[in-house]
Amino acid sequence: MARKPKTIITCAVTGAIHTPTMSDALPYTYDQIAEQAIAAAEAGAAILHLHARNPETGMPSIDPDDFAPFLRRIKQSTDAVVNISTGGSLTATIQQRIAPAKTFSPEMCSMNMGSLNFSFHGLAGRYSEWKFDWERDYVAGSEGNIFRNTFKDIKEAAETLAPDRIKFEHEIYDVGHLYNLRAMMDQGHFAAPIFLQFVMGILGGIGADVENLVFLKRTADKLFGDQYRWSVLAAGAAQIPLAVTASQMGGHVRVGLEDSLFISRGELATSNAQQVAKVRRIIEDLGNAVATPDEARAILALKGGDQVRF
Ligand code: KMH
Ligand code: ZN
Repeated sequence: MARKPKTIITCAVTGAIHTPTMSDALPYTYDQIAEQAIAAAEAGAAILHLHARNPETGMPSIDPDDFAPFLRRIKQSTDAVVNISTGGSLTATIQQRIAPAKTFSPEMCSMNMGSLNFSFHGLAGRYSEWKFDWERDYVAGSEGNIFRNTFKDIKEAAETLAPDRIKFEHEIYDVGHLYNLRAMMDQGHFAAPIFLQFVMGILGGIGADVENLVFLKRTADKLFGDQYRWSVLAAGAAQIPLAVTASQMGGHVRVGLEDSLFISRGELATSNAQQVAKVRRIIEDLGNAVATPDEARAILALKGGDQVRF
């Protein structure tokens, strides 16, 4: 019988959805982001998906200067694949959003495959006091945001980043985004094997349930044949259950405080590494092995950790 393929765990360490009030574990200083990323890699994450924050206020930042300090430390301390977000702001232009990836030329970066009403305004009602002034308006204001990723934006990002040979984590928030990706591949953008991240349970995108996952996977099979690898991230309480389901279906998984602050229903996680360790334990208990960074590099055909600019 053929050996089961290994499961790649990505850890998304801080993101741009949650705010410091929501969890003391959410890292936002350079040291906190570096330390949690390194601990997540030690716990079994082969890929680290990274956003930056203003180290004084915890506000999401897309300034390359807020990435540099933790990228250096992470590179010195782990062999994990670094994946830089290009979706760290719902209001910035595409050129501003891709500036950190263009500056540091990581092995991977995100590529959001369509526009949507990306919203987390529902979280605003859960807190009456906030640690920082900006938080409430930032969270509540997402009700009016369109996360803009037009075909022109995606093309501009793909063309600007093409010389850097970065592998994209294609963020697929709904089934139509798979068709967007197919159309762009037909126009010569994005080389196989492509890496799909099925993003489930974000308000504005597809819901997080198994039927929807099967539908996404079936559609990807139809559109991309054997030219793709895939992973699931589910927001909030669905994070670990759907990750485990994905691993049983032959997919890869993403966990991390970016998408869920919880370790189990109603219980806040104490760190990113705690989520990585939990999903790893379940995946291994069920008979799959998790991929090392070098195995992830081979599975995704990455350019190599010595080809980055940080
Ligand atoms: N937090 C995810 C739902 C990106 O960084 O480009 C979306 C995300 C997008 O990870
Ligand atoms: Zn992200």
